[in-house]
Amino acid sequence: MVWIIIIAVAAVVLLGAGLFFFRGGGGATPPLQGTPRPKSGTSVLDVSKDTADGTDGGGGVDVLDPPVVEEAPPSKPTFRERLSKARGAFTGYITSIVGRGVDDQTWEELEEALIRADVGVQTTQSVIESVQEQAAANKVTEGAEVIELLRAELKSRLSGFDRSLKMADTSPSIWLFVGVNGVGKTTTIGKLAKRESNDGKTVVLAAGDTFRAAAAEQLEMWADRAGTEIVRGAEGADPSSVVFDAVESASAKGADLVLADTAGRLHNKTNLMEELTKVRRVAEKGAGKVSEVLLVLDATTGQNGLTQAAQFTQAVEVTGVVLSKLDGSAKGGIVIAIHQELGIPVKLVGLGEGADDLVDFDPDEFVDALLST
Ligand SMILES: Nc1nc2c(ncn2[C@@H]2O[C@H](COP(=O)(O)OP(=O)(O)OP(=O)(O)O)[C@@H](O)[C@H]2O)c(=O)[nH]1
Ligand SMILES: [Mg+2]
Repeated sequence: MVWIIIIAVAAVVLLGAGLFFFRGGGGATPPLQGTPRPKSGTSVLDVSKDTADGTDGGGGVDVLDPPVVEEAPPSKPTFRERLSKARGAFTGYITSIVGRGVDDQTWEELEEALIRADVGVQTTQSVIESVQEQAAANKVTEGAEVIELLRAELKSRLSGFDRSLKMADTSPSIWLFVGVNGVGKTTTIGKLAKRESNDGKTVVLAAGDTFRAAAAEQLEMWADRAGTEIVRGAEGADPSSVVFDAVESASAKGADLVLADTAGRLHNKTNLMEELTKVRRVAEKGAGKVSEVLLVLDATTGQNGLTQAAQFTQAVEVTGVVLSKLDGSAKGGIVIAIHQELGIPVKLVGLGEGADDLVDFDPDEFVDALLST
């Protein structure tokens, strides 16, 4: 009897256990609803195939990787956006002229606008006379048409110049930078070093400013940025010898271009102007040829730049002007005067302090920016 009871109890226990397991119990944790399982081949955090240096070795989706942001190439500054000061000097006059028919006030305002923009008295007179003649010949009655005639006149006065930066027939070519103190020579060289080496040229910088303390360090900083070689001399060394050494070094290495810095100097200091003549002469004693002498003028000094240019041209044959700091100048009209009165083309324009803020001078774009409202 006892045995029958024991067997019955055991049967009941076994049946209960079987039912429990059959319904999915037995300690197994039910899957959580709403939590998707990763698909095979991907992993929420799969670093198994990542390389030791932290780069993704292709081991599936890795949410810890930062998103890949395509770096936009640095955009060239445009005249339109950087000439706000120079444009500002014209805007009020243009708006006033465009809103009316042609009368005496039209010509007075036009003259005032040009003078204020530092076009210079002489050039202003000749521009106004030419526009007046064309207005009469075309029976122009609207102010807006006068502005269009002015636009065409300014463009025509800036046309026909060769603005290309020349390379010599034999390497290395030497581009010499001259100008008064603080106009932007060293900065321009730095910007050009980057630009020309990006263009595939091998560039050597010559720290020809041995006068100002820290001038060579300043140039060296630009050389580092551009990844170009620099040749320096001791402080107080003869600038001619530094430029000569740089040309020799460039020649030995088969480099294409030497960008030679010089100390800022006042254009009325005869001995300093003679020093410049010597630098230019000695630069060509070795293998290289000077194919550009670029006078750097600060656009904010306006008409004074013309006096400087006349003196520098006498000491070294200037082949082109770099007009720096046009971004901060209301005297954009100086561009017209430089071409008109000196007959030297503006080849490059500085539109800011950054490495990419140097642009080729485009006369049409410049005039359109200047006369836009
Ligand atoms: N806004 C603006 N600043 C500029 C430009 N070019 C140069 N500068 C600034 O002008 C100052 C003088 O520039 P430098 O390149 O040292 O001038 P520099 O002619 O070599 O001067 P010195 O060697 O002392 O004769 C610096 O603060 C430059 O950053 C430009 O195009 N725009
Ligand atoms: Mg300098």
